[in-house]
Amino acid sequence: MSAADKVKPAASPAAQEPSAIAGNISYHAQYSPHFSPLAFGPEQAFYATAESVRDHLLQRWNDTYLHFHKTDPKQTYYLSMEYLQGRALTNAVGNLGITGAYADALKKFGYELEAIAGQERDAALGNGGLGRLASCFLDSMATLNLPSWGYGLRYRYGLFKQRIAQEGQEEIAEDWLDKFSPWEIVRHDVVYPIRFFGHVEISPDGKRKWTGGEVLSALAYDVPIPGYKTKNAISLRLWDAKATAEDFNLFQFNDGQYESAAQLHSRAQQICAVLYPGDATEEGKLLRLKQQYFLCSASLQDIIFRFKERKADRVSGKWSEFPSKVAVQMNDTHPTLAIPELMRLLMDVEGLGWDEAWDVTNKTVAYTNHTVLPEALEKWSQAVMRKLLPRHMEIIEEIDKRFREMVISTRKDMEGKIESMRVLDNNPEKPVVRMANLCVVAGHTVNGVAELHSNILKEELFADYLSIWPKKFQNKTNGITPRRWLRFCNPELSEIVTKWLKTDQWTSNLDLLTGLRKFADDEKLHAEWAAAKLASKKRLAKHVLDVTGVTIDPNSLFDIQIKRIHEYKRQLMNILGAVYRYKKLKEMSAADRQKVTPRTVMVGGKAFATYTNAKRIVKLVNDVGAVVNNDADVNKYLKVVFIPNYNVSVAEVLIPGSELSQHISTAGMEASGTSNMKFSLNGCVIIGTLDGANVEIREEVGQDNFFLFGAKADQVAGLRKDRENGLFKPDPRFEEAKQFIRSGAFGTYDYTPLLDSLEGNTGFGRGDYFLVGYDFPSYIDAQARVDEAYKDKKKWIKMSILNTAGSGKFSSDRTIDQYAKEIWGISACPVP
Ligand code: Z57
Repeated sequence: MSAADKVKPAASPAAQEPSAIAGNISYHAQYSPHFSPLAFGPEQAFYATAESVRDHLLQRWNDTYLHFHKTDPKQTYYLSMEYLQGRALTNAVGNLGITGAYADALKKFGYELEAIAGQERDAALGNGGLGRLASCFLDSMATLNLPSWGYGLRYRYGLFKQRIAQEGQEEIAEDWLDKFSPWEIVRHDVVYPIRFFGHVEISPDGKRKWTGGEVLSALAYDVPIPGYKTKNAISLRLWDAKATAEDFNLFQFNDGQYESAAQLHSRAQQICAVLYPGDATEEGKLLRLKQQYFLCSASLQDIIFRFKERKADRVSGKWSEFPSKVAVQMNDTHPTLAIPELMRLLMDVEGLGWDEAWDVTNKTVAYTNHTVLPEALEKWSQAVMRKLLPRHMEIIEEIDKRFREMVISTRKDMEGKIESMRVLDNNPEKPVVRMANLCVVAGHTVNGVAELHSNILKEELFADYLSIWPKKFQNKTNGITPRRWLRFCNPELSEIVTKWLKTDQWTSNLDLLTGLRKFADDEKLHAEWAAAKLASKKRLAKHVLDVTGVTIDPNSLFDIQIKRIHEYKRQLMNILGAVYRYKKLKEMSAADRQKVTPRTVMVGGKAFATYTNAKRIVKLVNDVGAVVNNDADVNKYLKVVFIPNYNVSVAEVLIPGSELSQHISTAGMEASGTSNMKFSLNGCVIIGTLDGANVEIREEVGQDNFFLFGAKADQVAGLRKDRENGLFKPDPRFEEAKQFIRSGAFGTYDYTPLLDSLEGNTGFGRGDYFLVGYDFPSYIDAQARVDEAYKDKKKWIKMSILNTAGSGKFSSDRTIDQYAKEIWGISACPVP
């Protein structure tokens, strides 16, 4: 059936009334045709609806751009190699306040909005927490009317799709642009040249210029980001790489040399082909560095263009004004090349001297650190850098030299520390550039992402710099957008919150949630709360059945751990706990079993393709599930499910339906965590260590409403030493759980190497670096306290309510407001 059969097409962009909206959807189905005319199934309906919504977004985008242009405020540019946007339709109509109108319009075609929204593919241009944080930040920037944009890369294939096969995880390319994305707008007039390789030429007057090599083009795609209940819409500008017609060698092509004729075109395609290509090989490393430079160079050229565009007299000179109009935030060290690139553009293109360029750069850029794990602190080979970016390497060497001179001349007492503080590590075996050191030396501010993490930065990782620049270091505890992560993903609970607070203002003023505290014992609220949770649990159970074929009981305790699979996050401890629980259930009498709290343990997450132990953990969860779930003696009391292909839209189903969630990293290793905030906001109780933002969540929700266990961050180093020195005596329960797996209870796969990683480093073990053995007994004890608490329904629901009530601090609106005031120096610029 064609759309026109149902509703007459009408080109009424940004229509507000259901019938006009339906006409506009019908218009897009026919006049922005991407499908053959007679088809109007759910998929076609999604694309036509999205294009209709895009009309609204574009209008706001244009108004906002013009308003910023006229007002000329200081603007922030968030540079990130990752954005985990997920789906956009529900969020867009929700933020614009037109959900009801679009739902009614779609009914005229016989469709439910929710089902149509489910047609959308996730935009997964990120790996995990860091990318999703960037997306939450964009939502808050737009909502707070802040002049700010995001810059990223338009990867052809986003984060891989995970499939679980007999051998464990398989990776499949995720084709998010198949068929196309209705949200991106290509800007054919926003194109910048990006050079790679080549050499530095020195003119007679000593000026340096980078030439030669290969030059590609960066082409802009804008994804409009609407704020909640505001006219402002900001941009996520994604760069794609292109070669031009001039780069196409027609002579070679006519000669039959098809591949070499289009060599530059295929090199351009490689740049944005995939997110985070494996960097184990030299080729892979070079490509990753190319991506980073591509993002930085295109974004800075664009920023400088806009700085000039906004006032005619900036075309030459006025560079001292630049930091009062531009703030650049580097999301981790991945965009560090923004530093030498801004220096290069200012000196070689705009003609500034070193000191002036340095002053501008320093006042413009700031750096967020997201990890203290040494393997994640980027170090680039000086040789690779010199080959790909010869001029930038010169600039980095000069920064390094001047930093050393500064320390020597002003801080005699620090001379012994200089080598480790330097930007360059000139170890003759492998000379590298230390990107984090470059960020600290060049940026005006360095921040961590939770109190504990920021303190570790000051006391350990960056301690030496602290005495030189005591005011450079800050904390900005992460946050999440309450729109996506409560209002839109959990409409049942949202309605209850609105009803009891007598306002829906909490959606943009999350601190209002504390108003729920006074109803924490109210029986009527308890009944409504429990009903909403049950509805979400049923939705979750349906998802699990759909994707795994496993039936789970919505009356059991839903216990969830979803995040990237990593040894420091200790999914292995979770599964050892489940194995221990299973063994005890097997040993019990049938009568005793009936007193046990039934539990469904769910684990989800992707393992990096070459991370062997992470992949073994995925396999183990699946193997344990296969045995437990089919064991008729116990499967009423325990199920273990691996949730495949965890991503943003799966999280939106799992989090509302969760009752207990696990955030159990080795203390000091998880910089913040952000899903912990999402769970708590949705009335889920946390079992966790004193790590990252857990510390602050526990403070806010109250220690009675958080199941705490495990070593503290300041004990970890000593405990590792003890373990090394053979002073650790493992708990028998820990030994029992490992032994049960070693005995082959979960199949024939050889888990020896995985389990050996938990043994002391005497003989075959690898030292249990993540202290699973030390924390296991207190973890099991905490789980026993969970079981007891869950038996008391009233108590549990009260804990749940108090978690939601205590989550106000973790709104990304609060986080972004602090960045705006304390790092960027920008203020709201609402479209009138
Ligand atoms: C990433 O997702 C995070 C840190 C990194 O260094 C990289 Br690379 C990717 C995460 C942290 O592990 C989380 O603890 C944190 O909540 C998140 O970044 C956002 O700050």
